[in-house]
Amino acid sequence: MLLKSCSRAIFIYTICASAAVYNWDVTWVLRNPDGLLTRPVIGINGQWPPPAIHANVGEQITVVLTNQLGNETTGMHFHGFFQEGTNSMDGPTGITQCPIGPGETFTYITTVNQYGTYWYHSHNRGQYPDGFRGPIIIHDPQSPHANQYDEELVLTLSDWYHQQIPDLLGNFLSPTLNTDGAEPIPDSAIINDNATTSFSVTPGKTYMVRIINVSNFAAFLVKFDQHEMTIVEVDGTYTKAQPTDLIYMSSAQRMSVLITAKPNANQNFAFVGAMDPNMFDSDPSTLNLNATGYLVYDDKKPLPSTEPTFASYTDGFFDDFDLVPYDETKLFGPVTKQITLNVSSGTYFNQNRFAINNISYVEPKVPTLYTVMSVGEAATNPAVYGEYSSPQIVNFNDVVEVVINNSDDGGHPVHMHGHNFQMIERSPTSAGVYGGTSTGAPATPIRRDVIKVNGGGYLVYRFVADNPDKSTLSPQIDIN
Ligand SMILES: [Cu+2]
Repeated sequence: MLLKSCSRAIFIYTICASAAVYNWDVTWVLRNPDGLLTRPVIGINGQWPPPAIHANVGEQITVVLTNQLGNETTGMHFHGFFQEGTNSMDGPTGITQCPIGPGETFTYITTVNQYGTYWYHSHNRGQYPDGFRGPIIIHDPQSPHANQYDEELVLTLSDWYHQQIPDLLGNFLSPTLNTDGAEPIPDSAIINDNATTSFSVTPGKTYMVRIINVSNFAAFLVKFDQHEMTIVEVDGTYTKAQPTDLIYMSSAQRMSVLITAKPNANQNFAFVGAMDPNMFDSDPSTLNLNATGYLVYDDKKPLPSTEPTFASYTDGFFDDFDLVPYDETKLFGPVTKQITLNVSSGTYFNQNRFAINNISYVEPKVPTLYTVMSVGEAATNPAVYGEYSSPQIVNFNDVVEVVINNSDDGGHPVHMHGHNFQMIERSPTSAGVYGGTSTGAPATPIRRDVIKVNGGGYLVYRFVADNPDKSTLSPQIDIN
């Protein structure tokens, strides 16, 4: 049967008795996270910031999600989960499911055989910057870094908007109001969903700080005053310990860093999360790009009045390309399938929009996965997925090399569902298109699920198409 629209699809799932079950009502609440404006935000069971999900490697997670918003549809994505065998639980509207209507419930059941730092978010109509996003922490008793720290902390960074997404999206996609297709610029930066945050620390202890950029759009630089960071995990991949003073995190990226507290409690220290203004089309001169937090050794002593500074938004931070995976997984190869994706902007639907291989995306009426599952042999014919997507067909166990040529001036994070990928090559800004042959692939490339392509440059990455669910024949690629 070929599904004609979302209203025709009915799926029934059974719940395993041993599951960790979260019963979540998605609701509106009023909050003022940046201290500038009280506005409706999307909470969970009346709670915001939304709760973190904690689980152990191998555990089943069940989220019974009921949409109590009343005026909007919703959905939930588990960012970074491979969803092996459970692709229908991935969450993106129009790709693996229909939107969850007001009053409706969708039950997500997934077993996570991964470790590290992830996050969940609405993947429906650009909704998550209204508040529906939070950390997922997958604990691993076998972690090679487990003996290197005393306590864990979670630090989220986000851009924040005073307008709600339906308004922002309406303007953004309007040919008359936004001919240039300029992305909305946030009103502020927030840290742990607040204007500021403090971590109480004990002299001599080492902390693993799980940093998650849950932004809609902004990349953040992060620096702690007089405390070195040691990177030990990126996007669910353990790394060889890598010390640095300054890191750069695109939207949706995660980094776990070890920080050792000073031996005494003589003073408190500031840290900063600073949005990269190079992403913004116009200069938001009234915007404070920074969110400042504190390491508090002694709450009777004053907080620092200044925050740590850095010289440049484009230089001086640790290049994640140079990270080495702890497991030293070798370069995937030989390549059996190469895919080139040319990202450009042009006139589509009477306004300036982004496109991949000259196709500007429109959400399918029938979710891609439902098409895969309902068209039989035709699933490997790209034409069945409609004219407004860029389907790429790969064979099971293909070693896929993806080339992203970014003709836009701005850098952009690239994210893929169902897999993570090895970083093979990343050009500097304005380097033009990829020449066709990689010269500098590392012997043991770092694996991430979000990597940044520089403005006017290119990116090459590889993955093995080994996700066992047949429905991942066409992995989804987001360009944010
Ligand atoms: Cu994702």
